[in-house]
Amino acid sequence: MDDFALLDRSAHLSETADEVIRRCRLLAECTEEPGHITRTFLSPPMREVHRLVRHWMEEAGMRVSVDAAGNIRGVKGDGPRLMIGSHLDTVPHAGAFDGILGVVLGIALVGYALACPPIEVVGFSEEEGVRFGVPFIGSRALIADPVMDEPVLEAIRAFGLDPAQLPQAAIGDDVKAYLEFHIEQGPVLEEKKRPLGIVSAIVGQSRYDVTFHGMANHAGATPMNHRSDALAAAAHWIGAVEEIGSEEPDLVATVGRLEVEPGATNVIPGLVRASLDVRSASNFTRLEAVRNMLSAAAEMKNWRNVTATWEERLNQLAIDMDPSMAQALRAAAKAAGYKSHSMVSGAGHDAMILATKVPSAILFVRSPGGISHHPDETVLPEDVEAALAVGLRFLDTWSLS
Ligand code: HGY
Ligand code: MN
Ligand code: MN
Repeated sequence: MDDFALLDRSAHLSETADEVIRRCRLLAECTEEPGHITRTFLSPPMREVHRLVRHWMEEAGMRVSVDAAGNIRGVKGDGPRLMIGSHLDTVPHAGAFDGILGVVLGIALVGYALACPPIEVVGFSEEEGVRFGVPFIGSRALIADPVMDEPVLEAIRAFGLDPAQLPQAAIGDDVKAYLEFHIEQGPVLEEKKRPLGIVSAIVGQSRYDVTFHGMANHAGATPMNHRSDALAAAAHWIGAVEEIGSEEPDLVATVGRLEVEPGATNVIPGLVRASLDVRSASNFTRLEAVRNMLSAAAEMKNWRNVTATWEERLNQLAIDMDPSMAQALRAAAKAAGYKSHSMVSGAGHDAMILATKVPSAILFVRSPGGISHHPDETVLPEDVEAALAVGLRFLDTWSLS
């Protein structure tokens, strides 16, 4: 991996924006799957990511450390500070900017700003929840709510870190606020022809593992009315999930993962494990929909005698971003000559975890084509430049009061 020349402070913002994009694409080469961008919690490619991010943080004048949850953290200045961050892990077959843009752009801001308030930039080790099914492992450690599942602790040890140090990862009261730059991951800013979005709130999120227990049997010799087909039942249920998820305008529901056992062409599926992801800005709407979807799963008992069981993996409340920080971002965008759009985030972000402890805000960068969690995810250089310009003005005007 070739390193980069110092971020030249005198460079115009457009060159810095190009550098930010180049660095995101360089980190995208750190993958578990050649030909794809896949980087899960503390997987081997995360070491190279840490090497590069450490180098960029140090050249921006930061003191760098890695905490027990695997978050890489750079601090510039002393005393009460603003935290800027996002996540460095990805979904399978991801794009190059989800999470990563926020870390690289935060470092670029510190390196570019001739004078800025004390800042800590954090690259969270895990936000997506891909490796162990539980999201926000990185940011939860910062709010003193670390994930303590044994497989997670084992992965921390395997990476050469010590779970006993997890309490030290928590932020103190010297972290006064949290700011996250993130791609929008949806079509709204493109439709509104706006480069930037200011997030007013993040939707609440429920995640479940749902299992359908049928009976494996011979695909040729078993008549249709003698079957307990777990996959047929799951398919029936997925249709119900989509129907319920479509009943409310601000509700979304997704079955993103399906595992079928034993998975042979000539065997009736005996067991199916499915994921369920339900989100809404209204906690009531979300929890009501989850209740209906789970009772639809229980209904499968009467349909081909397939029993459903489930385990809740996440119940994250919808949360507002800090209005005064959002206002400061809006003013900074205006002063920098950019139109912004105030909006709710349908995607979850580390800011929803930090917001339970400190005032938090998110500045969205337009997603061309509204595409994310896909290799075609990208950003426009001029929009990254806009985010840098607004970030610099925000740092100029925002006080640690
Ligand atoms: O799932 C999400 O909303 C985020 O990409 N982790
Ligand atoms: Mn994501
Ligand atoms: Mn993300």
